[in-house]
Amino acid sequence: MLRFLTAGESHGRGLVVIVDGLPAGLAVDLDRLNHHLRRRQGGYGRGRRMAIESDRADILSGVRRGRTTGGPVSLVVENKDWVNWQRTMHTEPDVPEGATGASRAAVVRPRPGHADLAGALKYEHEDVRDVLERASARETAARVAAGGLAIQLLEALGARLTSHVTAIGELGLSPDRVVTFDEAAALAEDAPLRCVDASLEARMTARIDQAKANGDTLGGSFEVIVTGVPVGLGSYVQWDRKLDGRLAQAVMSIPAIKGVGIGLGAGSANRPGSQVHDEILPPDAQGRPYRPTNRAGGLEGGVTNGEDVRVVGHMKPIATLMQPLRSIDLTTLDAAPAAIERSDVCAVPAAAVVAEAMVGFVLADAFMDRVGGDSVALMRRHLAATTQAVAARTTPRPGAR
Ligand code: EPS
Repeated sequence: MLRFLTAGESHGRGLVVIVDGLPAGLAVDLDRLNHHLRRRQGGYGRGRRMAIESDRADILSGVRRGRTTGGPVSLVVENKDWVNWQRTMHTEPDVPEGATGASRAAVVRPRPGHADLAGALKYEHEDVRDVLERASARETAARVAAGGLAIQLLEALGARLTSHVTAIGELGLSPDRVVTFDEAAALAEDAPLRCVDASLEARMTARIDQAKANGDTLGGSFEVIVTGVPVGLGSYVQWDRKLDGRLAQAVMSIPAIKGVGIGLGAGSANRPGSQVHDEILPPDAQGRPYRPTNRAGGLEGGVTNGEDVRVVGHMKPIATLMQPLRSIDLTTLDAAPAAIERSDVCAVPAAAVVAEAMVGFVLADAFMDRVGGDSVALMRRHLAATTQAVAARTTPRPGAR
């Protein structure tokens, strides 16, 4: 079983993640992992915090001479902003000597849509900062570090993964537009929103400018595409082994994600079956039953069918509005505008990178279930055996027909 745990506050010293269950012998490319962290910081509409941070992960354990040992891998991502917050975020009971940054007043006006109110009531916090520091999407930097390792395991097993933005606010690609893996993977990493339609992307950035000018925020949608996924990951035999369900939970757990779809997703509900299901045609040259369409997003019955896995996520607008919504002051219970914290106007491209990490992690775990082994070499042998078994059933034999 592959799992990870994160710790850390948005303006604390930094973020920590422990990844447990990786096989031994995985070559770890720290530069590539840090490249994912940089991608998470990008996208049009991010706030000033991203100008302060230049996120990079350092490995503390579980890797020796560039390869995993099989032991837990621990990583840290420091918060550069910590120097500005020590007098507010110190762990000691009193402000330590030499602490830097301002001592900030308690946050008492919860933001609608953030964890502020429910969290303060649940954990009995007077200062909503005790909630928002952990509920902040800053935590997703740690997830991208963990996912970066999982993605390297996927690559070692022949799978690759990418993402692209399909909608910002009410502006989106046509529902019939199928974006291929290669199209999404070819998008420039520094493109403002990583949308395959350049003229739509220009309208999207203008829409973000407009929202910013109005003190408002915007959500949107993205798609993660994984190619090279073998047949047979996940299972239909038990609810918690269905891979579509596991992917949905993982992507829904990303802050602000309100909907997850596989393939056509919600679009499957309003079409007849003939326009939803992917017909099965005799095997192609690769020895795989040919599917002229992939509306199922590579998953049938919670099991991968060898087509690209396609996961769509829908993100709500960020909860901090510079033109704040109505709220209350928790100390007086009087009406008061919601607190304003530094924030982003739109973070959909960043959420797509985080979703790559979460999808990558769940798929790597599903590989462990099907072809798991204590080393990458053993996993490759198991994978070869399962691939051969599938090919034996699906590759046409001369004269057999
Ligand atoms: C984020 C860090 C945060 C926010 C954002 C994402 O930093 P700060 O609060 O210092 O500006 O920019 O978090 C949220 C939008 C949120 O609602 O929590 C990051 O590292 O991605």
